[in-house]
Order: sequence, then C-alpha cells, then structure tokens
Amino acid sequence: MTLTKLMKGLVPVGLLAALPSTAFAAANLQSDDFVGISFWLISMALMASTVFFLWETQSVDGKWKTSLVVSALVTFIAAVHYFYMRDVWINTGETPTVYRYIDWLLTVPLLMIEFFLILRAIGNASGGIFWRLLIGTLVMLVPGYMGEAGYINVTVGFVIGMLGWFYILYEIFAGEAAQMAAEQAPEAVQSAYGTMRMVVTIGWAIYPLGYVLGYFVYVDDAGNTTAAASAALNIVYNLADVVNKIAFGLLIWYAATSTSKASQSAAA
Ligand SMILES: *C/C=C(C)/C=C/C=C(C)/C=C/C1=C(C)CCCC1(C)C
Repeated sequence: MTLTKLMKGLVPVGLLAALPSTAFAAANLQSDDFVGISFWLISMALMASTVFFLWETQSVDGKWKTSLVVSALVTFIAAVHYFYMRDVWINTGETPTVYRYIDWLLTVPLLMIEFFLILRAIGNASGGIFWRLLIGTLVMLVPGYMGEAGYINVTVGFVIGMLGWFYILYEIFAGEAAQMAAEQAPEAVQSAYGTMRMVVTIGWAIYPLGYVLGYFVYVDDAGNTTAAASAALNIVYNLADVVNKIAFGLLIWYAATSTSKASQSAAA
C-alpha cells in the first residue's frame, strides 16, 4: 500500500526528468559555471523534496496532509521549471525570465493557499483574506515581469511590485488575518503563523534584492545589463527559492510532525 503510493509519486518525477533534454541541442555544464551548477543542484533538491513531502503525508494527522501535498506541488512545479531554466542558462548564458515568472505565477498562489490553510486551522478564515492575498501577489509579480522583460520601465515595475508585497505584509501583520491569529489560535498554529510571517518578510525580501542587483547595481555606465548582473540576479533568485520552497516546506513538515506526534501520544 505505502509502496504503491510512493511509486505513484515517483512516476511523474521520473518522467519529467527525461523531458527537457529535448528542448535544446545541449551544451554541457562547465566546471566554472557556478550559476549553472546552482540551477543543477536546486533542480535535484526540488525533485527530492517533492518525493519526501509526498511520502511524509502518511505519517502526519489528517489536517496537515493537505499542507504537505501543497508543499510538494510547489517543489514539483518548480523542479520542472528549473530543468528548463537550467537549459536556457547553460545554452545561452541568458536569464530565463519567462520560465521564472511562470513558475512564480503558479507557486506563489500555492504558497498563499498554504497560508490560508494555516489560517483555516485557526478558525473561520474568510475567503476574502485569500482573495486579497492573491491580488497582492499579482500586483507584486505582474509589474515585476513587465519590468524585467522590458515591457515597462524597470524602475516602475520594481516600485509597483514592492507596493504589492507591502500590501501582503500589511494583510498578515495588521489585517484581518493578523487579528484572527492573535485572538484565537492554539499554540502550534500560532507558531506556524509566525513562521509564515517570517518567511514572507525575510525570505521573500531576497527576491527584490536580486532584482536590485540585476538591474540597478551590476549595470554598466549606460545602464545596460552585464554578465555580472545576470549571474547575480540568477544566483540570488535561486537561493531565494531554496529558502522559500524547500526550507519553508521543511518548516511546515516540522510543525506537522511535531503536533501529530503530540496528539498521537496524547491519544495512546
Ligand atoms: C517560489 C517563489 C516565490 C516565493 C517567489 C516570490 C517572489 C517575490 C517575493 C518577488 C518579489 C518582487 C518584488 C517585491 C518587487 C518587484 C520584483 C519582484 C517581482 C522580484
């Protein structure tokens, strides 16, 4: 039974590993291409995390299972995008902006669902909270993409994106969500909510830092992008994904296993 479950989880992961090699006439990863190496390492770590989170759904209480599945979906979707981003980088040395943002457009709303699941564990979270967080996400990501891809001025895209992020921070520190958490949460859920806040504040701050390095710091005198700029941007975004997708998933897993163990021993 458990083996069947694992096999089911592994099949799509195995299939997608074979996919992207057909996308390009492949260049090989060079030993001094550290950005390429980071793409490679993280794509593997994302696959392994996916298998781990799915496997671990078996040993946590029912209410945590969905959270772990959502974590696995985040790492799974990101793994597929990392295969493609890795190929773009290794073959062209260019920033894979469009794959990056398609990944974020799918995984950030999934993380919002993750937050909403935590809030639901606290009490009667209104659907309005979820929609407001989702709107904040779009205001953060869409102008960010337009700025990076050159549809709008790169500074304008950055400023509007920052406002979207600040709105999300307002919602979780001072809005309806924050009040719910303060008023009625049991301890384990309080701490999950605290973790979530910390991730959205500190973990997410790494992304605008990458944008600043890539478009404002490592540019030449004429303001044009440089090889150092693309390297800095991609390495910082990659690091941010390790924190916000893998490490965040592990924090959820930790909260889930510790509260599940506590309730199992209380029942025994
Ligand atoms: C798994 C991917 C995640 C959690 C991606 C998060 C992305 C951000 C928090 C992006 C933030 C940005 C701003 C706050 C300003 C504009 C530029 C962005 C889009 C990089």
